[in-house]
Amino acid sequence: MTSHEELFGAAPEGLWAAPGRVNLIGEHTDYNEGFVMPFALPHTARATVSRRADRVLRLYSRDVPGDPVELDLDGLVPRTVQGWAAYPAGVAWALQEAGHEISGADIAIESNVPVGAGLSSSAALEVVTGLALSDLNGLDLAPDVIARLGQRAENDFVGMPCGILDQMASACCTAGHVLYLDTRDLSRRQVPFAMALEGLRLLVVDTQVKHAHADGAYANRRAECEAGAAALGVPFLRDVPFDGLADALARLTDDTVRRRVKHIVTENRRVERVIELLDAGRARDIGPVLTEGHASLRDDFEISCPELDLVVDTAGAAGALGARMTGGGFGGSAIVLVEETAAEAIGKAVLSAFDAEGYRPPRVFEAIPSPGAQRLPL
Ligand code: GAF
Repeated sequence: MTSHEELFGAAPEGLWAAPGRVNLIGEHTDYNEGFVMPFALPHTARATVSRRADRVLRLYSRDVPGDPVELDLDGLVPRTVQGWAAYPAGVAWALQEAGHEISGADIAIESNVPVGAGLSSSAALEVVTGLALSDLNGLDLAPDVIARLGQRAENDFVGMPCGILDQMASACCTAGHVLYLDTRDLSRRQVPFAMALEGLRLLVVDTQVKHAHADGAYANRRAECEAGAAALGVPFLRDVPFDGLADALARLTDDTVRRRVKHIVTENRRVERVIELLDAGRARDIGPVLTEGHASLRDDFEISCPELDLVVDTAGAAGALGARMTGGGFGGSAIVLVEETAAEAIGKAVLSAFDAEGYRPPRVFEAIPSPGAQRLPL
């Protein structure tokens, strides 16, 4: 592997890592100022960085063949950088837009967060860049500030209207915990989630499909939620209480908007139910809530796909405690909560079902709640 010094002619000043995530529950609630519950995966984006005396930003990916991308820090223009480099470049842009002075830098990134799998490979790139540039420029930014800068980069520089879930997960999660996050004010609590101690496993099934219309459909869902909030006269769907749902639904005339509202309001309630169960030491009992969440995403929010439904249905029939798609939808990954003793059989059942349907084999791995972004020894 070509070293940082061979690539850039200067030794790296540090090494930083930021993880991908799964979201246990709370899907598409973030841009509605609701609740989410992600945890970090052991998979990370890692960056070696050295500062430069000039105003050049050089970005190199160890995963994507090609020469370093070279940019002028003073000439970064939203939506002009293509591909993976848009994420780190967008963070440099967002830092400066926020009034921070940063020096030129050489950045080499590698990542083992699966791309296009709904596991936040983009947020990992953003957060690792934000943390490294914060440290090297003496900015000392808090993790939630770095997360917001990552979101700004993605919204305004890349052009994807995501919420704050993925960046907060990558920046703020801790090992052995799920992050219970209120996306309205970013208040949060680390909730112990030591599945192995309770004889449980959480499997990730990466279907390895990403349906082509995913990004446009995400923006549509966001617009439909905003239309629902406007029709109900509230700032965000977070402001529709669960016990006022029937009344709210009766006031909506558009059937599509009505179903989107139903998903968001019930999903916020599901996050509360999961947190109540985890707080009561009843991790096993969250299974049915996860499966109910999947049905809501499939039927009311309409962002599942045949491959994700097959994972959930097959795992359920094979004895899983619960299963749901995770992330933005239209492909990507599902999570499956299983008894440790049944994990292997359920994984095999899913693989066989994909084979029987003629689908490409999914990647199945265990999700272990892992640390958030951090500086590592070189
Ligand atoms: C994607 C987005 F980036 C997040 O902000 C969130 O909306 C998620 O989809 C769905 O919960 O990962």
